[in-house]
Amino acid sequence: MKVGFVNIFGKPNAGKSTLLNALMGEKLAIVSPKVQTTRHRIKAILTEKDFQIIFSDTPGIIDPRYKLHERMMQAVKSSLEDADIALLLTDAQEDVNENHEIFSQLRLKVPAIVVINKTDKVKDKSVLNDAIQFFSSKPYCKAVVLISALKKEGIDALLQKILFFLPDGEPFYEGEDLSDLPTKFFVGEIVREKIFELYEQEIPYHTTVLVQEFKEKSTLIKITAEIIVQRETQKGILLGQGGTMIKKLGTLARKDIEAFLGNKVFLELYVKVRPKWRDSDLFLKEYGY
Ligand SMILES: Nc1nc2c(ncn2[C@@H]2O[C@H](COP(=O)(O)OP(=O)(O)OP(=O)(O)O)[C@@H](O)[C@H]2O)c(=O)[nH]1
Ligand SMILES: [Mg+2]
Repeated sequence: MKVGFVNIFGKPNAGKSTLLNALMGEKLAIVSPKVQTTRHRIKAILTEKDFQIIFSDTPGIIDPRYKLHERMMQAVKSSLEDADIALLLTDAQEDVNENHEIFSQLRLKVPAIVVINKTDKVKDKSVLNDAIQFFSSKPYCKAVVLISALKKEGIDALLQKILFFLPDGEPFYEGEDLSDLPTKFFVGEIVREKIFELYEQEIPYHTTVLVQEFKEKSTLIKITAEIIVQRETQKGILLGQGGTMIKKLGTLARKDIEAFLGNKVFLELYVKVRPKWRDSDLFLKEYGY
């Protein structure tokens, strides 16, 4: 059997989470048009008859500006340490040199596949050929694959390339679990995704979500979640005039959580102010970072 860890790295917004979902054929990681959406390492287990791949989605690579950022980059570091294969993801519309800089700084010790994403957005195909040429000659690069994670194009070809480089071994995980993370985590992530969708500017970046209660009742699942912000003014924005915004958030999140769990859900959201939580070791720990 072919078995191993295949970890995805790249700049914020390159499409890492979209790619993880496309590889899994299931939406596990949240996605948004804004940068720095993913904050954790998200492992996803793909088991077939003759292989088991443990994929990891990671936060986009950035220079840390506060402790939450540092935690995010620790998640990248831990993923570098146990990777069998690295997928280095680039946005086809972006400068190849900048991506190359970042990939070189990773000092990879394992084979890497450079994956050029968002090919659906590129009109001039010579851009893609140039990128293939550029990355093929780099020391860390064992192969280059073109994909559109959004349109699910090139995913099978990528999977074949991964299997080619994957070592033989025994499966790490038994059973049907798709991830090692608890359901509560994914529920919190869905609420966070809706915050990225509904609120502008700095709000999503000052916010985190903590699922407090997850109770399976006879006909539905009762979920209580806290939305943590840094300032009173942000709490006001989250709630909106007469609570209209948080109501909208609750409805959007509940629908996705119901689809994810395959069950009816009663969702209660509270907003709490925790000044400077992004720079507090204590709060970061409490919120799962
Ligand atoms: N057109 C197009 N858009 C894509 C493609 N893949 C991802 N996107 C979009 O790019 C944006 C970012 O996608 P994500 O998957 O959240 O990117 P990420 O690399 O996980 O971002 P961070 O978690 O912030 O590091 C979203 O709006 C996606 O819909 C693609 O193949 N084509
Ligand atoms: Mg992401």
